Amino acid sequence: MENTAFIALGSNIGNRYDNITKAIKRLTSYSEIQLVNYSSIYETDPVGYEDQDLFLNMVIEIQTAFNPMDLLDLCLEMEIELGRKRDIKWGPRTIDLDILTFNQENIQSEKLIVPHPRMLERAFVIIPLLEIYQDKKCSEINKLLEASLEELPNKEGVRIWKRKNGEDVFEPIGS
Ligand code: PH2
Ligand code: MG
Ligand code: MG
Repeated sequence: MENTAFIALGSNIGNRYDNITKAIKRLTSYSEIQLVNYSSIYETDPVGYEDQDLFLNMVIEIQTAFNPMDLLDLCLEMEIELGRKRDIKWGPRTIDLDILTFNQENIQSEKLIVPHPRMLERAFVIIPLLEIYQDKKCSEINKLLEASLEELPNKEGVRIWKRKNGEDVFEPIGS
């Protein structure tokens, strides 16, 4: 498992918690993918296209033997399996799986751009990602994420919904 990837998950249709946890379980059911860490779950105001329901968002860190394109194909396949239909750009979705980073690689292909081009503009990505990076004590990336977050308006649009640690613990790979 030589590769480290961070994946952002989002859902705002149906049972959002179920959609997110199912996606994590399915991804990590592959022997080529191992869950390393995960953030709390946040409830977030929709960004971009605002006339839609609140999202649940979180970020996971995985180790994987897949290459970026295979990981992308698998993510797209999972989205379809979990009932995703693509109509409105930035519109409602049962599940969205976005590869944020893949090792330190810069990928600019038609199908995949990594690091995710809008990740530093979105508090619903930075806040959960920062949570994981704080665990890693990786100060340079922490600083970049914190500085980017500082620039953003509407941070109050991202509210903790289920804490990773504390009384209301959740277990994304448990039964
Ligand atoms: N995803 C989008 C567009 N807008 N807003 C929130 N709060 N959360 C998302 O995951 C999200 C969004 C496109 O992928
Ligand atoms: Mg997205
Ligand atoms: Mg997407």
